[in-house]
Amino acid sequence: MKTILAEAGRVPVARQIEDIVMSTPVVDIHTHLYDPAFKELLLWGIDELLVYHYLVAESFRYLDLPYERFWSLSKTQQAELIWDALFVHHSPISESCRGVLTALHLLGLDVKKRDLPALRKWFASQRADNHLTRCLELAGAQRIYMTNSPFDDAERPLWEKGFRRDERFVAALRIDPLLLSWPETAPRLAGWGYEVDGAAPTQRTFDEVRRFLAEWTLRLDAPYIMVSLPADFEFPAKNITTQLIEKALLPHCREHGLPLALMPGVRRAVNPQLKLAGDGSGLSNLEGLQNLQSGYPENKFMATVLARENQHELCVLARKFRNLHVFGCWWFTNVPYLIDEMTRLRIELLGLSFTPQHSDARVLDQIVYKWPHSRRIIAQVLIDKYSALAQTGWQVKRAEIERDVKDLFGGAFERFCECQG
Ligand code: RAT
Ligand code: ZN
Repeated sequence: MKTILAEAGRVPVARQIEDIVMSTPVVDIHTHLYDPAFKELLLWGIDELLVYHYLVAESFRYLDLPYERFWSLSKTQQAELIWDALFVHHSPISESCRGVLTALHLLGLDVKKRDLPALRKWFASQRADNHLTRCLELAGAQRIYMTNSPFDDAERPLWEKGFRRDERFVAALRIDPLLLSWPETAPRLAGWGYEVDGAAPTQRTFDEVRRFLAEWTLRLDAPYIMVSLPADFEFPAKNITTQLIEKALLPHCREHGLPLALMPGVRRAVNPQLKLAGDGSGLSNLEGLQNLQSGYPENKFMATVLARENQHELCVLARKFRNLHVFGCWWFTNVPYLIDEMTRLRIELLGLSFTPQHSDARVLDQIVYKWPHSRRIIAQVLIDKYSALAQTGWQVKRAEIERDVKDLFGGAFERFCECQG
């Protein structure tokens, strides 16, 4: 096998690493995209890109109209306001704005014309199924994990009815309302035929929650269960969330061999007037996570944390507990500066046993920018790391680099999901 790192720092070597990172297919392990069977729930196109909640938040840095006025406008009008504020009256240099331009550029559109009507016309002429295939190809994404909530009235009916699955899409079971809004959720479960007592839950209630989880795990064929958690999440605590986790969720995950994906650090509705764009971030006490990993060694956990200040602690935790898989640069950390920092930190502490990125895309076209942006940064980190190895005399073969990158882009994660815990 050819040794490609005989000499550290040589440009052709760096280029080879970059080529591998840019071309290895990724498994996108957390998105908010939908199987095309969900029709209009799979968002795509220029207006959807512009009204992405990351851009809504940024546009209000410049807009001075009242929030209610903005929300009363049609999607087309909101998109126009955002386009003017973020692309016309200021240079679009934030990560979310640059992302829109990268996506358009890679789709073959001329961004320098600043011609929103022409962009709209182009998207209107695309066929949804072709566009999906094209976006997946441009992103180099072989599988897209969705976020699927039985509590979401928009998607539940189709799951109940059944449909022919697109094999490129995997369904992850999302259960925030179950753990975090029990008083509102219990009556809904009761309404769906589960014998739960919201006010005074007994073992019967927890068994029924398990039945609910089992039915939805089966219906979705879900490889993991996910929940986002407030920054002040504690475990164990004297509350219903702890009881649900201990008596229903963890036993269910053990029985089905499923990882529980935890995403601590969100502060929901910091500014409710911004709606979906109004959530914030907070520092988490990761002791709750540690108690889960140490108290339940037969359960598997995945975690990504929102606060920059928690990233190092999370890596240390993963060094202690092999039942924890660290993944992604989530939401406010999905910016080049922090992707670079977090990827270096994770590689230096965890080697290749983590998943550096997921897209969190809500609009299909976003995978066309989110992946190339992240791939470039990951490539540069790997160039530095393999070069440092070469300085010791260690020679890395091309096939070894390919293996390592495959692991980072979903291989390690899918093995973790399959292992028995
Ligand atoms: O990144 C996002 O789009 C956030 O709004 C959240 O959806 C977050 O990713 C989550 O899954 O809770
Ligand atoms: Zn998400």
